[in-house]
Amino acid sequence: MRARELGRKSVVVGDQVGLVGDTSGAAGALARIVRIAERRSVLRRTADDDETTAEGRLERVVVANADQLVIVSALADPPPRTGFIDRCLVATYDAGIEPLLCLTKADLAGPEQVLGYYAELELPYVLIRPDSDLDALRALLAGRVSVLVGHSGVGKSTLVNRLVPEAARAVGTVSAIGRGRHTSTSAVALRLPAAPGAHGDPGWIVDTPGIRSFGLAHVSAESLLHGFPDLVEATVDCPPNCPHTAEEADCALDAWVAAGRADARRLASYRRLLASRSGEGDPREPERNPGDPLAGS
Ligand SMILES: Nc1nc2c(ncn2[C@@H]2O[C@H](COP(=O)(O)OP(=O)(O)O)[C@@H](O)[C@H]2O)c(=O)[nH]1
Ligand SMILES: [Mg+2]
Repeated sequence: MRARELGRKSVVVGDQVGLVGDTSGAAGALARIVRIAERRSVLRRTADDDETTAEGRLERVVVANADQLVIVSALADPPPRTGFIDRCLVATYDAGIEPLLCLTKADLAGPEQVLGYYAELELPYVLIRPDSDLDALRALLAGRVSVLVGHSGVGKSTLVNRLVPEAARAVGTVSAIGRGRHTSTSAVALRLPAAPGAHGDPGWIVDTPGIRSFGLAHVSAESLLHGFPDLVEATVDCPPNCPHTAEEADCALDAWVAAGRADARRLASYRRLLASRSGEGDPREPERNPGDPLAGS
């Protein structure tokens, strides 16, 4: 249990803590968390599960001390949403951690469209199909704490079960994604088993069954732009305090794209995220960019 002296400071998955009391782990043992070590990284989201109340829009720490965000996206069924991936990339920049794109269901569709969209980024990725071995992924997870995020149905539980069979995550069921604030941030850390013949720490994965997306209301427009490293260089030519919106006639991002130095879809996605931060996004298709493969195609 948390000691009273921690005050309102919350303990989250990934925290390293100091304990006093009975740390034997025996049934009925009681220990208190008296100290939270300084965090190496903090992955945050603005809770957007309830836009109407102040509490619902609170910024929350999701995971502490993570090294990497594994963005799990299916190549089909459901189709990939680059708007979601872009949002996750902003979250990794904000948290100071590395992204890894994990493209599942590679047996159903090829990765060309998604990888083409990210051609200008050095975005590491792995392809997952039911019959492929997971050696490449395991190598990228070794020695690190990795947080897995993805929409429902992308094969996240299937993947977690392949990596950590004893985790027995429920497959094919929609996880707790209720609108209630108690279901929204549950995360669980799972220790990866040592691979036969491998040395060193195999790492940890953090499954986030209730997290549908990253609300970015707490991220500044400038930080948001750093989630788009292919665009950020253009803004040295922007007027001071440029809002980078389409309405700003002197925003240098338009000329940058017109000169072919970045993909117009990336600029559109950045501006869509900007708009969604101020509540102007399209609520019907929050994370789909034009050009994303359509459902069923
Ligand atoms: N074809 C194909 N189906 C997959 C793959 N991975 C998962 N599935 C199926 O996709 C559905 C959703 O998987 P699940 O792991 O529950 O997704 P989650 O909601 O992200 O946890 C299940 O029917 C899985 O059997 C894959 O690589 N290829
Ligand atoms: Mg699942």
